[in-house]
Amino acid sequence: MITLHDFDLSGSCYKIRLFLNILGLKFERVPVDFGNREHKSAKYLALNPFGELPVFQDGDLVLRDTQAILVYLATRYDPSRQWYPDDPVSMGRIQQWLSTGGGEVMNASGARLVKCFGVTTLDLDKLQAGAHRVFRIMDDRLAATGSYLALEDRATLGDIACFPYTALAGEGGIDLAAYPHILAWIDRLRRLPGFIPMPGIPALP
Ligand SMILES: N[C@@H](CCC(=O)N[C@@H](CS)C(=O)NCC(=O)O)C(=O)O
Repeated sequence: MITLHDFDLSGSCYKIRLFLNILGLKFERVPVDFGNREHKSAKYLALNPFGELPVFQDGDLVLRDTQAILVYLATRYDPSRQWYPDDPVSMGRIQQWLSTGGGEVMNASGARLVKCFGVTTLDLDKLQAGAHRVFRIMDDRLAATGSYLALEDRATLGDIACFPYTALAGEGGIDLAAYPHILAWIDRLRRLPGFIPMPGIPALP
């Protein structure tokens, strides 16, 4: 049985919900009361001492870190290895974007925490500038591939990892208008079989 400790408005949790849906896997959702800081409770910290969402369970296995969970799901449940091909060059290319999704793109997540969740301890200007730096690089990369971030011929885990907080950037006061290749990529991902929406990332009409 797969269980996801989940929060509807979390882009990180959405990466996992989206990929589970793409793979057609059933799972049980355990809602976490993020507003009341349930992710800092002793019970939650026993699952993830970092006190972050999401936490993923598959039988006795407990995993934290969204990108690690994506890699586990792709290697365990996608025998075609479409999303994380089993060759060193592809894996290296995809890993670059997995790291970017859990790293620089999270500037946009921080900006959204300030603008939408009332967090006052973060530096909004710095986060927005960091997001613009990575979006410039992503836009140039997508201009070159004309398709996806890591591999030219298909969407991979690298795209899933970078997608939600890029698509939600507007909620952090970050305008994507200067990044036409990112905007086209967002719509490309919204057309993937198995796509599901989340608040702020609607399905295409
Ligand atoms: N490295 C973690 C970061 C995930 C993350 O930032 N989660 C947010 C919710 S989207 C969180 O739990 N923040 C609470 C906190 O950092 O205290 C991952 O990629 O899974």
